[in-house]
Amino acid sequence: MKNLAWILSLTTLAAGFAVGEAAAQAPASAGNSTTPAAATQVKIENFSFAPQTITVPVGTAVHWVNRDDIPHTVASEDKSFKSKVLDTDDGFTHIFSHSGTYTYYCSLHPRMTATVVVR
Ligand SMILES: [Cu+2]
Repeated sequence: MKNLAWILSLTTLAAGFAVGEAAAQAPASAGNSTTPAAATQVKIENFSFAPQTITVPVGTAVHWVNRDDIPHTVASEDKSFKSKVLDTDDGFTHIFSHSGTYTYYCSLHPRMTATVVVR
């Protein structure tokens, strides 16, 4: 019985971490504190992101749109954003609230990579 109690407390601890993590991520994805300075669009076409590198001010909403007949995704290497699977003409928007260099890729075709530089 002592073991069971120990396992239960571990499970509770793990659940606590999961909740804490979700709460910590919420402000970053909401990004409501900053008004977007500009909207910038990136096209997904012929298995590549165009433009390949964009440089935007902090607070920019970057919008991706899939112009291929093949599904793609937009997923950052640091996991700060990830789209669902985008079918043809589907879009995804992420607001960049912090400066940095964000490398991202298509999780279905990981050789498709591109960069957003936020200053
Ligand atoms: Cu893809």
